[in-house]
Amino acid sequence: MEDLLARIARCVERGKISTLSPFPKDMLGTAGVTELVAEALASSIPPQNILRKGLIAGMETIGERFRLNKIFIPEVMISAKAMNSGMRMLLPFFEGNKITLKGTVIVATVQGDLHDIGKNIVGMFLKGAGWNVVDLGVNVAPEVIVSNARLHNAAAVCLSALLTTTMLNMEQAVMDLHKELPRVKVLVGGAPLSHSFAERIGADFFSTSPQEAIIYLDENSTPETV
Ligand code: B12
Repeated sequence: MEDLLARIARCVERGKISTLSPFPKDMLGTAGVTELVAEALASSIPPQNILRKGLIAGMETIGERFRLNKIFIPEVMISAKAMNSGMRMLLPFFEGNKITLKGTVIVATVQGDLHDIGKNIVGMFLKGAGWNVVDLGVNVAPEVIVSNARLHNAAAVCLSALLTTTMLNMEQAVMDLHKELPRVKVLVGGAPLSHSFAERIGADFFSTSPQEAIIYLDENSTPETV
């Protein structure tokens, strides 16, 4: 069983979706995530284990390599695609509380800002780490962020800003979240931000690394069933 899960993790790392995938070349014709997840389910391996010891384990390795600048965004995207192919197969088991995820995290790019690449990467890593992610998209007003955090009983909100002008809108969202939902952790990121800015606007956490955000959330939020 361990071997099968390790193979799933390896396929996520390499971005190998199925037998038919043309990439990576050295794995041509071998089983990919979809076949191996199907085999694991047919062998009665609990979906929880397939998720955590297979898909998430693979994505964690990728996240660590990305954090250390050993790989770059294209490789992360490829792995995320492979992971999502397996996640889709496990989704029926998440529904109806059959699987416990770590909790819900809202992700959004703040009002006035249309950049979404960084926000999508953060969301992808969070999913890979076992969080239920509600992605509100781009150009999201503070009141929409607050109402969704409340609606989804979120453990945390991750906000992204790429423009110096929209960094200011981020401040409003952080203030409103802390006022309305004080137990919700607010994480901020995006190229123009700094530790001193994040501290000044009262965010709980700032990093340029999605992986560090995951470590922070794992250490600072309470697990729940979704
Ligand atoms: C791609 C891009 C675009 C694309 C966006 C496509 C898309 N779907 O996102 C398009 C072409 C649409 C675009 C538009 C504009 N852009 Co633009 N864009 C960029 C560019 C080249 C790359 C940004 C990017 O995606 N980087 C890659 C991602 C992965 O990095 P990231 O977002 O920082 O995310 C990483 C971390 O910061 C972190 N992170 C991000 N969010 C979060 C959140 C949390 C919680 C955590 C923990 C971590 C985290 O994780 C990510 C992975 O490491 C930058 C230049 C640059 N070098 O940054 C300019 C740039 C951001 N854009 C700029 C500008 C000015 C604009 C426009 C205003 C241009 C115009 N005149 O219309 C418009 C803005 C429209 C709007 N209202 O938003 C300026 C901003 C200048 C400033 N000081 O404000 C930049 C810096 C270019 C420049 N040098 O002038 N842009």
